[in-house]
Amino acid sequence: MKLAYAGRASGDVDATVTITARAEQPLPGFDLDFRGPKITELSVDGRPATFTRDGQELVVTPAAGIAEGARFTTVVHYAGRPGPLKGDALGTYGWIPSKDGAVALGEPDGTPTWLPVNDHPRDRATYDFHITVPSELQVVANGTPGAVAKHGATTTYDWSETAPMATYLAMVAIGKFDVRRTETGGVPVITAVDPRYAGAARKLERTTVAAMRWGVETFGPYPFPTAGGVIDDPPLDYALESQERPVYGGFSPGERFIVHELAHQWFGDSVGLRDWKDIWLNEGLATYAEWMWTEHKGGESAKSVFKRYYTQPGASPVFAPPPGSPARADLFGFSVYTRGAMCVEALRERVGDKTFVRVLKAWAAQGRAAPVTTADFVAVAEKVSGRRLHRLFNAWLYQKGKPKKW
Ligand code: LEU
Repeated sequence: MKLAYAGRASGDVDATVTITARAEQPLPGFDLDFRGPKITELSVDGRPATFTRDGQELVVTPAAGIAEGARFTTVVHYAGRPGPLKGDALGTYGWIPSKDGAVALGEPDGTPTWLPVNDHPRDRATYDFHITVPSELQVVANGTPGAVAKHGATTTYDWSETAPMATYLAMVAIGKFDVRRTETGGVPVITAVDPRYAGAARKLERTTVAAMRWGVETFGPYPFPTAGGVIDDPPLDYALESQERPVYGGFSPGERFIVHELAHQWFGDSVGLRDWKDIWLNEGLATYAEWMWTEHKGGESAKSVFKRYYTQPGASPVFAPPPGSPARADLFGFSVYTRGAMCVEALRERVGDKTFVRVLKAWAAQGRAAPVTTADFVAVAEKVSGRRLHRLFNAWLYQKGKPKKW
């Protein structure tokens, strides 16, 4: 994608997005998801295509039908000012203006605010970013940095995400940053921090490196070509595990936050969901990684954290709703994270520490092979441990109230 950002005053962008896809069936037309500004041109395989927009649906009818198995290229040119999504239970996300630029954070369905995509966690693609900004600004995106070309008043930054990535993990941050580079175990670690959080830059870099070393020991090889993180200024008070480059929105992250987003690189970004309803696989495991980190550092054990939560009443937000299949508004609710992590602790206590670590490694080792479901996790845990675990997972993921027996 090529995107030119005019600056904070207008917030305008002018973008040309080129999508290469393969038709799995004969296609008279197809739909993309896009909520962005006005589309000025749309072509398929070099010929203008007709299109209609209805809410988020962008319905494209190419001049000629596309044959089964054919590779085809769609080019969408749009111009205007993208904006965030806000107001529903999920807060502010999508293309978000910052003090000096913008930051794009997609989870769960915000990427169509600036990119036409097939917005589904299981539809992964590689990405090339060519982003032009006023020369006083910088650009950070997913993956590996490429050329930086200055043409007087504007500068173009190239970034490429070479590992197939779910749409919700695409990120770009435009603004002024303290950019640092280091490496660990041969993996480049690139961090970028808004000047407002200048004091946090060293800590972000050092903790990311320390957590990566621990993550590699605990979960297995780091799954991507690069790592890092971005602290930007919009006051979002959340972080997102955007692939290779998590973003912390409007705060200086503590160690556990950094560990959480890094753990998602294995659990969520590499081993990715087939459906949003299994979001506990991302959030329960990343939260459990925080508990393991604290235990590893000599702090409270995961078992003790579990016990503390377990004393809460059954109606408390720790337990309700059950984390196994949350409604949209509860996707990032407390129980998905906490009861999800308690499910992982229950598994650890059942199978024992050694087997538990083998389960985590086996789960991470699947990598990007295929999108996963809860049933896949149960199958891996049962296979590695040689035990029947259905009852445990049913109790922790799906039963109402506080699980009593599992
Ligand atoms: N997945 C994010 C996290 O690390 C949260 C989301 C609401 C952006 O918890």
